[in-house]
Amino acid sequence: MRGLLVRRLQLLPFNRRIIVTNTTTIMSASSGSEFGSAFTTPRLVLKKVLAKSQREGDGAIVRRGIGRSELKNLDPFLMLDHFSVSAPGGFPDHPHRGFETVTYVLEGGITHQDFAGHKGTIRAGDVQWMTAGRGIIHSEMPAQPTNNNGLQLWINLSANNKMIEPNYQELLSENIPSAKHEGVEVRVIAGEAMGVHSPVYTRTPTMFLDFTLRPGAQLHQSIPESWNSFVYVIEGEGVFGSPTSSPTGPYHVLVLTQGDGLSVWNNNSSSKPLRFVLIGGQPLNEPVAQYGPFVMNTQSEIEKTIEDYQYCRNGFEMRRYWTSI
Ligand code: FJE
Ligand code: FE
Repeated sequence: MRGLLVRRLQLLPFNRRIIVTNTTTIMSASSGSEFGSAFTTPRLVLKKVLAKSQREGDGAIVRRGIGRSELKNLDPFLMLDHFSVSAPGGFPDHPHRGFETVTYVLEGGITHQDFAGHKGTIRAGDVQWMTAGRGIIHSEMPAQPTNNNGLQLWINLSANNKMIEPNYQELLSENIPSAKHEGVEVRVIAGEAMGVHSPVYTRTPTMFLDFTLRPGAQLHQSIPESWNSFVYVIEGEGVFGSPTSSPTGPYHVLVLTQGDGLSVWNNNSSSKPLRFVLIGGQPLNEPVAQYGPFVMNTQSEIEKTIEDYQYCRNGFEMRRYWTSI
């Protein structure tokens, strides 16, 4: 009986079924939503930007999506880099203050060490959610000679969190919650999707979802109404927002309009899986003063930060005694 049901489901064309859970919709053909929208106010593509390669750090290559001149303000996000590093390059000793860095490794690894003695290697599928708070100085270097790549997202912290103690949340690949249903697979780095949620605590409320859709699959993911959100395509081609919009390929950032959710289709005509990250966050609505790796609210706080760094004060004390090895 059960086998028969599964067979019948398999005979249905993929594009007639929609996958949804409390936050992710995977609806059946009879749900009636297939010709309309799964959402009251579907999010559409507001802006599409190609993240072109540029050099960064010490001989590293990054495709900067968020943080480039066309995409400066996507509160609370400051930067999204799709990085690629090979030895002897990398990101040698540098500071951070006032925000969080999220490093999600796609291939190879990143070996990090900081001025408080925290060190390790983030490997393919692992995530490091680092709250720099009042100050971190660290190095981020390739773990193997070539092909070390992944995503690094910078999330701003609110004024009351900028000077908190630094903190790390690290999840090994095997401990990242995931779900698979009807040709849609999700890895939940932060937030909740398809009935699973991440243990990561986000001081700035954030969702970070890594989706893979088989050809013919579709997805309807809810996103809190007041949040800003965007997509970054890693591989394959997808149709985002409206079924009639033109497909988007790798290395593009899609900034989404306001609304209660996003629909995505990997057309039957495509032969490849579609992989993308969907990232959303509650805007802080605070002034942003940035000087490289220091992100505060005012210019005078930036000047104070440069002094703290220079004179090893207020969180940068260990700078006096430390260099990476
Ligand atoms: C940084 C220049 C930098 N993108 N992606 C200036 F390169 C960096 C920096 C990174 C970085 C590190 C990794 Cl592991 C991945 C990245 C920029 O470290 F922080 C400043 N200020
Ligand atoms: Fe860093």
